[in-house]
Amino acid sequence: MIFGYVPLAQAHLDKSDPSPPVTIKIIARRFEFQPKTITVHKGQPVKLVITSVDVDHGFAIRDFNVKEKIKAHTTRVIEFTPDKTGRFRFYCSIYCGDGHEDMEGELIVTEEQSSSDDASRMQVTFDENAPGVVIVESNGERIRIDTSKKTVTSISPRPEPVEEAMPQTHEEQEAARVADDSRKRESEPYDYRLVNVPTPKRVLRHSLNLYFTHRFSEPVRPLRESARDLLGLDSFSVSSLGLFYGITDKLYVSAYRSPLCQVALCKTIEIGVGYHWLDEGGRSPLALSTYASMEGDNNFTGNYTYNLQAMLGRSVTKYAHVFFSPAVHINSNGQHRFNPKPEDLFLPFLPEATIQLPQHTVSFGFGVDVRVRPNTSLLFEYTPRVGFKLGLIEPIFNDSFTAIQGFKQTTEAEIGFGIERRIGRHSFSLTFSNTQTTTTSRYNSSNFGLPPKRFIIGFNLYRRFFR
Ligand SMILES: [Cu+2]
Repeated sequence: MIFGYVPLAQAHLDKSDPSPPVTIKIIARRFEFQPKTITVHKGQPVKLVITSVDVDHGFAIRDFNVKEKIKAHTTRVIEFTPDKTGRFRFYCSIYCGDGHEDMEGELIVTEEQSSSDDASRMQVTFDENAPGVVIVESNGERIRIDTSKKTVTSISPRPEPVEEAMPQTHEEQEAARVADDSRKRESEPYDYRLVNVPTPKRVLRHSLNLYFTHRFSEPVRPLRESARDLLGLDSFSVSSLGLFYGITDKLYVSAYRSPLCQVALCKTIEIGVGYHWLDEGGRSPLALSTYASMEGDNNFTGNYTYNLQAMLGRSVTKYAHVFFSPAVHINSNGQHRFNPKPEDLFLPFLPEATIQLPQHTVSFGFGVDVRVRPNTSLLFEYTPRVGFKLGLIEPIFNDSFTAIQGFKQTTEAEIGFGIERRIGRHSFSLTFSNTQTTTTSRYNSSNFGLPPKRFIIGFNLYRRFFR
């Protein structure tokens, strides 16, 4: 096929006032408009016939106050008359998935129509397989002219590109890879974590991701009980910051710091490496990633814990995903540092503590993500565990409350729930959980020993850069 821009002055219709609207057909699909570039003339009415071939999309041109919704599998006609020349961005104004922000194009408005302009935006293709056949394309309209049979047929809109075509140039390969990423990401309409439990979501190659968690310390209480402490929101809070980076589309590294400081636990830094093994789909019924990390207290200077974790995810329906994340936490009570010591409880006169807690932990994170809107999900998770459990350590008094007989540990498995909203490269979750701890070896236990009916408010924030 030969593509070329050929002056076709004779094709130009005689202009008479008022000028008839120019009709342009546009296909909207995740995550592109076709054609991507539209050229029109100042003062000439434009009629855009936009068809969505998949989900709901929007079509907006801020400079001409155009903003319409195109429902899934419907066509919408938008009419306007450009009154200024220039290049104007048009874009999808309704969130349609991860990649939506790339769904845009350009409207070029040139000076008043003249015959030479008109010709310059026509594209003429000779069909090599059929001699004497010319395809003329202008603003999305395609006409097939068979000079031997003397027939003219309309063949718009442009046919879909053949998907199986082997990409040739580097740019085409890159474009194919990005499109492939979009499809994979679309099969993962969930985030890297629910509240604390991680998911097998793929970290994109060369993407730098910022992860911010915030947890208040006071449990949520009704306003009448906490008027001075608005739902616990005035209380002391812990803000942790993490970064993770995709070295390839499968391998990523991460670093995370939690400033939480309590007995035997303070200013933890976690450094980890993860690998994405499988996407759900094709032969794999599950998405699978694994993760290994090391945590050190006091800014990674001691009290090391080692974590090995698997993240499995599976869609149940189009809108619901279930997750399972088993993990081994080696030395989660290393040096038996969480065993009660009388001086930590401000009871230095007591004999040595009488409970010995286990040294390692195995945890089992279960989770659900239910998409209730295209970009909003409800989250729930539950993480029972065996072995060492973080919790509250309290003295046991004798019957007359005159002496302490020993200690007991109150501990609760982690429960969390929340609501997540994704906007392009951002996501925000409002969370409720019974723990302030967020590192891999700690999130599975409530550091307060709070029963599940007493939750603390928090939020998670993700931001992806560079991709
Ligand atoms: Cu969109």
